[in-house]
Amino acid sequence: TDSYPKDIALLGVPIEVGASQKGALMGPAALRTAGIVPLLESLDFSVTDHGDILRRELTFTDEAPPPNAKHYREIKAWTGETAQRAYAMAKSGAIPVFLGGDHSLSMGSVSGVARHWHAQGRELFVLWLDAHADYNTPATTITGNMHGMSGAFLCGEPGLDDLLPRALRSPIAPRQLGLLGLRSVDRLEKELLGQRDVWIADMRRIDEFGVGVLIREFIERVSARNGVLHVSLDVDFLDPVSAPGVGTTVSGGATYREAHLVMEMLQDSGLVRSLDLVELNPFLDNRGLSARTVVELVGSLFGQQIHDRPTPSNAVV
Ligand code: B3U
Ligand code: MN
Ligand code: MN
Repeated sequence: TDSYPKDIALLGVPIEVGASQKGALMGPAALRTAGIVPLLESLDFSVTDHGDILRRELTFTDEAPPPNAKHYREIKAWTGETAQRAYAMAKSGAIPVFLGGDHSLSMGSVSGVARHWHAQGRELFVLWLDAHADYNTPATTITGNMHGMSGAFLCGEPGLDDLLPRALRSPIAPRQLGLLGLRSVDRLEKELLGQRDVWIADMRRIDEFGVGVLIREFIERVSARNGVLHVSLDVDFLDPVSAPGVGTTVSGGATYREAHLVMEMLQDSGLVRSLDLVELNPFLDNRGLSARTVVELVGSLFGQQIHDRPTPSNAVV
C-alpha cells in the first residue's frame, strides 16, 4: 500500500459558539504554546502551520436557522471555510491536523477530508474519542449546542441539511464511525444511535476488555475495507484528572496510560491520515496540564516512544 506521509499541515479553527462555555477559541494558541510544532518536527515531519481561520474573514448568511441549533449561522460560516481548507490540505498529501476550537469544527474538517478520500476511491473511517456521542440532531438535542451534533451531521442524519453546500459534503455511513470512551449520552440520542450501525466502545467495554482489544477491533474494521482513518480527539475523552481544561468534564474517563496506548496502536496501524484536537479550553485548565497532555498524545500518535520522550518545555528559545 501507500507510504506514510512525511508532511503535516496545521490549521487553527478557533470556534467556541458550538459549546456551552467560552474559552475554546484559545485552544489553538495553547496547543502551539505546549510545543506541538517542535514535537512533530522532532519526529521527522515537515510541518506547515497555516495559522488560524479568522472569524472576521468568514461570510455569514442571513437565512432562517433551523430550530434547536444555537449559533447556526456562525457555525455554518466556520463549517464552509473549514471544509474547503480541509479538502485542500488533504489533497496536498499532507496529514491535516485541526486545532480547535469546539467539536463543531469536525463538521467541516471531516467533510473536507472525506471528500478528498472519496475522490480517491478510499473509504474514510472516523474514530471519535469522546465522553459524548455527539450524535444529536435538532430533533433530539436537549441543549441545542451544536458541538453535540457533529457525528450525526457527518452521517447525514436529517435536520442540518443546509449547513454545508452539497458540493462540499461527503457523508460517511454510520458503520464508518467509531465511538470510544463514551459515558454520557442523551436519551433520544441513544435511541437514534441504537438504530444505526455505529461501532461503540463505551467505558463499560473499556473496563471489561481493555482499550487494546477494542482499538484492534476497530483498526481491523478499517483495514478490512482498505480504508483510511481520521481521529477526532475531544479532550473530555480523558479523565478530568489528566485533562481538566475542557468545558464538559465527565468523570471516569480514559486514563493517561489508556489514551497513550490508543495513540501508539493507531500509530502502529499506519492508517491515520488526519486529526482533530478539540474542546481544549485553556481558560479552565490547570497550568497548561491539559494542553501538554494533548500534545504528548499527539507525539504517541505520530511515533514517539515512551522511552525517548523528552521532558516537555515551553521555554522561549
Ligand atoms: N449530549 C449533550 C452534551 C454534550 C455533547 N457534547 C458535549 N456535550 N461536549 C449535548 O449538548 O448534546
Ligand atoms: Mn465532542
Ligand atoms: Mn465530549
